[in-house]
Amino acid sequence: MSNSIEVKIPDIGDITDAEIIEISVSVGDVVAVDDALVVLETEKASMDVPSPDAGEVTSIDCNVGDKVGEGALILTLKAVEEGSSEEAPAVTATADEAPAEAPAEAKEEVSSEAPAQSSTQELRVPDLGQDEAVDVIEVNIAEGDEIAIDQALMTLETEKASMEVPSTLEGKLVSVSVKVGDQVASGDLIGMVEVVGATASQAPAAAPEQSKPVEEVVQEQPKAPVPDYPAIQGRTDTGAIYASPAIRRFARELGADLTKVKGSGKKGRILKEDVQQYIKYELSRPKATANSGMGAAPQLPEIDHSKFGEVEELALTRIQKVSSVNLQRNWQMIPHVTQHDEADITEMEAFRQSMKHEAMNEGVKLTPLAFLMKAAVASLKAFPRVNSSLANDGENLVLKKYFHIGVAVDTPEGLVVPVIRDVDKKSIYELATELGEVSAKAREKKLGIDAMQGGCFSISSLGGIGGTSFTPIVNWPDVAILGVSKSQMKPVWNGESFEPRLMLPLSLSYDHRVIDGALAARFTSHLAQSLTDIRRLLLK
Ligand code: CAO
Repeated sequence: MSNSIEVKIPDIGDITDAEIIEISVSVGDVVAVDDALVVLETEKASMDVPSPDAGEVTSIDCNVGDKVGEGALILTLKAVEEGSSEEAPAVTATADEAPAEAPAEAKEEVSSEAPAQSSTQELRVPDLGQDEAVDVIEVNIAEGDEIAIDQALMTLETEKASMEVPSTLEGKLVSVSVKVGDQVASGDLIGMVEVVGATASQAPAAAPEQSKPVEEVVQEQPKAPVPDYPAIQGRTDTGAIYASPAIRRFARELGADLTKVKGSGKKGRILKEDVQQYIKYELSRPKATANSGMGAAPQLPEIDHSKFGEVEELALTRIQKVSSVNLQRNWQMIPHVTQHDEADITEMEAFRQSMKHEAMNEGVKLTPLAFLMKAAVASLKAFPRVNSSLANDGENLVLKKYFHIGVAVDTPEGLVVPVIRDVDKKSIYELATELGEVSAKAREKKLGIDAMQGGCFSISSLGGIGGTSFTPIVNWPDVAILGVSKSQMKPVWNGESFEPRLMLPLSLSYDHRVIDGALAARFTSHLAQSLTDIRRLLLK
């Protein structure tokens, strides 16, 4: 049966004035064991207070800004399951206790071995207040760096807290033993420091008192702030990010980049509402951009289609949802123009047909696409601007010296664009084989994210299906995409008579900021020429 549970601040050491900086739940919320209820902040750390029980929140008995210690009532739960524990869990990030409990072996080892003058000393992880190893999510130091006492060395993250590890030594790092992705525990070696001066040997032992071993995370200033996001102006003075573990998790779940979120809390702390506001802004960004000029895109009205007849709702797949966001972004952000052309592939197709069976005997399905990829590389080499990306600052083009081509593959789950790497270095047989493998993998949902990154140019072939032309959407960060439709026999005037020729429709959509019409027309003609006489592909 349901019963009421008073949730109190668990043992947080000697601290009696931890500030409640965030209440993560509301009355009526149903929480699970270990869900964050409130976030406390002391001079040294921020920490989640996890729920000791599963239940429904029936009252909130504290306020943001309250100063609390062990035993203070924070809220009341109505237990919904039997077997709930009355014991308050220990707060995981007992950061403030770390200095007092810094690993004895580490301290002794250092102080007993360190000579009075300059020496190489071990820099170790302070007491984390827990036995389990935690993730290293950021490393701010490198071999050769000069470091100072209290300087942030790295950031650790547990389920409940993010914390920064400050240096307890001053000197030059002669080695660094940690990297992002490692797991470390109290007392683990961070690196070796060449400490200069007589005070050096005292530093490790004294450090716990002097420094803040575990602090809330401070991260780098964003590289490229989001333009127009109103709140981004006036970031914290230091460019730092202050956010509780719960907010960091919340942001991660929503895919929000905290470096772009402006905190409206005390000292620029990022609150849940800030993340929500940022997400809202991001979702409405294309609209906002359009609205800022003439011919603003009107908001699409909600329509109840069932008023007009029977309907059925079909959930979009994950791939469809991701591509819909990308396609809309690319369509709205990139000024598209499509250049249409036709390639006479009579000879190429005759050759392909003559080789098809021989290829099949070697297990290769020889379709026109492999030839198209080869021809595309020749044209990209001839017109390097098409093999580029526009840098975000709008000031530079990044010209690529490699030739990785994305190929649109239609799968039951939606459209994916795996990338075939180093097309210039592969034979047509190799490309045809890889195309077969990659499209099979795509259809079996076995492609990793890596397989879809790093492309320079894309090809979307609907030739096996039909159509005479279409306008593909540029697959950003590429600046052009080639659409291929179904080849058809057409009467072509040869100067004296009409001749039946197999014509392949090509539709090159391009980013008009990077490629002008003349370049697009030259590129497409070059491509058509290579396909008309594929011997050209051997020349360069
Ligand atoms: N004209 C005429 N016939 C063509 C052709 C063209 N342009 N391109 C391919 N064909 C033929 C092939 O030769 C093959 O016939 P044969 O077996 O007789 O040789 C047949 O059509 C089927 O080809 P395919 O589709 O199996 O192979 P492919 O290499 O041409 O394409 C792939 C592979 C993965 C690109 C394709 O299967 C696919 O998924 N296409 C859809 C891509 C897409 O949806 N793009 C739209 C993006 S925008 O929404």
